Amino acid sequence: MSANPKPGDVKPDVCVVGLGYIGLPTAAIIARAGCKVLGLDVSQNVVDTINRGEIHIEEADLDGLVHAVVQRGLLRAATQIAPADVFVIAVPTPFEKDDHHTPDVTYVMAAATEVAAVLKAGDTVILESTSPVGTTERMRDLMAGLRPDLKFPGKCIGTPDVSIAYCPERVLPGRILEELAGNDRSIGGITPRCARKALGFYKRFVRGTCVTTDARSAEMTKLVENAYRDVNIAFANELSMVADKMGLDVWEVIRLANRHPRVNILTPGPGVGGHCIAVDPWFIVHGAPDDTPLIRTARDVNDGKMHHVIARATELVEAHPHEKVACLGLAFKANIDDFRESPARFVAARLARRFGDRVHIVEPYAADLPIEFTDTGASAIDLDTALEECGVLIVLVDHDVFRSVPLAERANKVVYDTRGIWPDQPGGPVAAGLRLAS
Ligand code: SAJ
Repeated sequence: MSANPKPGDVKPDVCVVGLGYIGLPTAAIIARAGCKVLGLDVSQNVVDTINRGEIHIEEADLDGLVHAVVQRGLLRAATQIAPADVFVIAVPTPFEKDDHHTPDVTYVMAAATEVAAVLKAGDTVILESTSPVGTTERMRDLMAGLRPDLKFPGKCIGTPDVSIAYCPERVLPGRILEELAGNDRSIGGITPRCARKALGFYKRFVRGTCVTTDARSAEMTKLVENAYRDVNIAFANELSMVADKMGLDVWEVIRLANRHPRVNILTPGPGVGGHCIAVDPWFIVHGAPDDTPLIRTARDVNDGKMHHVIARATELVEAHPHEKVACLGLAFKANIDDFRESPARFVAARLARRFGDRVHIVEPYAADLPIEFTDTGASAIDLDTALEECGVLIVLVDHDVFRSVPLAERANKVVYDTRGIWPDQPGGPVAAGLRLAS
């Protein structure tokens, strides 16, 4: 591994393409390290917000950091690209709309096209977006086609003019700033020289260990990390459905099993949400459809858990026809305001469509209910009102504010705790994850 940047090194000008959940914190952290950063986004609204020193997303401590680096003149946002020394691409990679979970790298290629227009000898281009294996090489090929005046790595004789690498982010929403600087990084170069160049850049702001590899291995590493977690959550979710059938308390079983020194079962929930773990495993399946039965099945199990929860919640609501129902949480996980691909949101919306104005939604992180609740009759209420007025509580997200509700305020409620946040709920486990008050 190369040494840290030396005192007196010229700090590169950096352009970060995409100012979303990853791009904006990344741009801010690079700026904090003293580099001049231009952040690029297609939304004028996002650009204006950042240039005022404000932010358009919720993330711990990000507002203060962005405000500080904008004030110091180190971070500026724009819709138009400009020349820089290092380009970091952090744009979304969704699925195509074909229903086959085909990765859509259109945004990556659009970003690479923009970068190619201002690329010069000596520049480094780094892709951070989660991408199918081979995307960095495709990006290189695209830029090489657009800039025949430059020599590209792996496509020329002699020393290339530019360096191209893949370096996935692996930060956890809610802890992004801490993890961006503290986590280890895998840096995959199109060639070893490209990896070393990118390494020198990351060393400026990453405290964790930076390990170099090739671009394809780094791309696969990112997918594997999230598929690993998905498979492990699927195991927990499958157990919860088995335990439900057998009348066992899955939380108790997992607690006991995890006392074994080599067992560490994850936590069941209403399904797996977010834009990473529920998405990335499909990128592996798409690349090797005949060789990925486990990864595919894990996806199916986790999606199936969502339907299991809908069925159990429906039974419970039907069994208590005179009670108001509170769904606790819409976010895809605890303590964040991110509702993308959220199983909680999906379950609550299905209940709202079926039971209309009996259903009340408690989500302290949402200003309004999402669009799919319109015309269902369901309404948003605060936690205090839900605890006073609703006889049935369906816990869908383990926000701290829900977890800390004392037993006295819920002891006589009918509770379906899909997250296992209230182990002391009376009534005992009628079925796994389904705790009924007596
Ligand atoms: N979940 C469970 N049970 C668990 C753990 C999670 O049901 O035991 C659910 C959560 O409630 C949520 C979903 O899984 O719905 C995903 O949550 P998460 O906290 O596991 O992960 P993300 O999507 O917030 O972030 C993941 C992280 N990847 C890994 O931990 C391997 C993060 O490090 C990545 O940077 C991020 O994906 C990403 O951007 O790819």
